[in-house]
Amino acid sequence: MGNCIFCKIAAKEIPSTIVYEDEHVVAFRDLNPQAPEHILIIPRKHIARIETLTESDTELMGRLVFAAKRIADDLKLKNGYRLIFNNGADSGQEVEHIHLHLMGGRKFSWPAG
Ligand code: DGP
Repeated sequence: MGNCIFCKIAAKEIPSTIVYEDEHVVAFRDLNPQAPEHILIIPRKHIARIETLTESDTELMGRLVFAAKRIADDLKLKNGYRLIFNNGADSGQEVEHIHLHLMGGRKFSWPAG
């Protein structure tokens, strides 16, 4: 999508530290990390948020989770990690392109803030 920062990162028009990519998915380090390891995993396809998903996106969404598994393995996050979709204003979603946060390397509290 024209002005989407994550589409531009996926297209390598904006630099980022990419840790994984394939035909469907790109994963890169968060600019403002909230944990020692903080990766954003996005579909190459522009999807603004969960409400705009269609049933045809179900496999793609599974690919985000499977990419998280691969990256967590690569980063040796053996003690666990947190996966988060912020979705909509109340969640604090800032970028309107679906992204899965993978955070690890420290302990997290629950309930999330
Ligand atoms: P969210 O609040 O869930 O929409 O998280 C958006 C995240 O995106 C936030 O943690 C900071 C990150 N971010 C925003 N702009 C950029 C950017 O240009 N590059 C990278 N690597 N991360 C970005």
